[in-house]
Amino acid sequence: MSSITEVKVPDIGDFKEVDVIEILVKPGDTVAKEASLITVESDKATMEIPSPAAGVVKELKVKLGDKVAEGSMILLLEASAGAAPAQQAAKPAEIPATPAPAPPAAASAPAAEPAAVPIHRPAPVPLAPVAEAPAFMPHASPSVRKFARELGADLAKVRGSGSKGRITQEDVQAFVKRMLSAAPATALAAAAPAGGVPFNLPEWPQVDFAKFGPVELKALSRIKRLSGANLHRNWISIPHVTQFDEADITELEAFRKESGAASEKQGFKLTLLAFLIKACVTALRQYPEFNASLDRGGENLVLKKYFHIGVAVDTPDGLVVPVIRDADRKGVYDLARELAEVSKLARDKKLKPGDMQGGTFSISSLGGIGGTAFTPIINAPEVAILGVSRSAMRPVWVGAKGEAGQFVPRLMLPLSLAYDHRVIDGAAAARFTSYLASVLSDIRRSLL
Ligand code: CAO
Repeated sequence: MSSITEVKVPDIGDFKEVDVIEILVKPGDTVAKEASLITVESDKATMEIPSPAAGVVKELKVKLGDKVAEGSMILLLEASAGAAPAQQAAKPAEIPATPAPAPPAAASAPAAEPAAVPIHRPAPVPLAPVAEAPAFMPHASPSVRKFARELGADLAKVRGSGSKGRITQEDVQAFVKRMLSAAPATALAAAAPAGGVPFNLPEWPQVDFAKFGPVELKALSRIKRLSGANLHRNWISIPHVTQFDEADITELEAFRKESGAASEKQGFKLTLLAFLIKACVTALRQYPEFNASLDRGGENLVLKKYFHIGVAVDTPDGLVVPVIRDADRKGVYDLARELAEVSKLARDKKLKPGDMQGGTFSISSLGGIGGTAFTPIINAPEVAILGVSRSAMRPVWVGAKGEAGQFVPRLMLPLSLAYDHRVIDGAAAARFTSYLASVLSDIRRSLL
């Protein structure tokens, strides 16, 4: 059975009205779900509005030059048999006027609503593209689409250099050239089927577990499914190395406890994590290549002059990484308050996609739980992440060289810095963690 549905303009973010600049279908066309129907343009971006279902276009309700807003009717669609009824178009996907500097393969932990990218937000670069749908619908003329199809180029991965992000034939050519000359790991990672077996490995073992004992099936949460794919990609495409170190935080911990009363009166804890963020910013200033990303071609380093620190937060549904913006301009009380707020938002599932974007460096602290060291996975396109484990009192040998010394009990904090070896050398990583440890052992250094 087929049914006619009205396809309308979905939520287009902050924009009240946008112009219809392209109509990509005509009556009688058969369209697949997610196929682009029309292109609209605001003063900031162009976006294509995808079809919410598969079907046949019965009648167009817009023409070139029309102004449309949320709820405006686009067309009548006769849904294919078996297709879910379409009330309105799927959320539009933005093509930013100013392309984001980061590569499209940039993600680690999931955004709350990765499929719905409102027009006013930048493309979801650092966090969570959707596994089954592209992060944005490419905007390109039919001839460029045909050209890309012939070369097997995925337009969703091509950044348009034309007006308002439009993809040109030259963009497709440059993309294909880059893919061909990409480092083997990147090319192989890109070639690997989503969730499939990368490289030439034997197939994943298919085992009927129930044959061996009782089992229960539990679906992975949406966050886990999204972050899993991104973690997998980051793990196989970034050459990770982990540098381990320890910081003497005896004095810092005493200072934190002394200073904690003021924050408790205001209803939040002055946590070690706030000091860690502060100390990391100091170290990032000293070693700017840790606060950077590789550019799309992998030939330049984009050094960022801002310090947005991602913090891994464990929630019942999985790991999310909200970003504390401009951490260099905030004091430890402000950082501690903000950490308490974002952790609560994360656990209440109230983080917005934008809250998890734009990070320049991440911290993953398991110190409240336990452990002595671990290897965190880099949150691409960042180039390093600091893992923090549980501090413990340890005997530390204190004594100048050549003089008699003694073991002294000190509170030692284990640090595990995972870094992208394409960008950072082992010596630089060792310098970074040594410097970070020195800042933590005397936090006054963060004032210098
Ligand atoms: N060493 C010893 N104790 C520590 C510590 C450390 N490194 N870090 C925190 N603690 C203590 C705190 O002082 C606190 O003790 P009190 O309750 O006695 O004050 C307790 O552990 C709990 O701390 P917390 O977890 O509430 O606060 P936090 O600032 O340390 O961490 C957050 C906040 C959001 C990072 C944390 O709740 C969290 O989600 N951690 C998990 C992150 C994660 O899963 N990472 C793994 C990613 S890799 O897959």
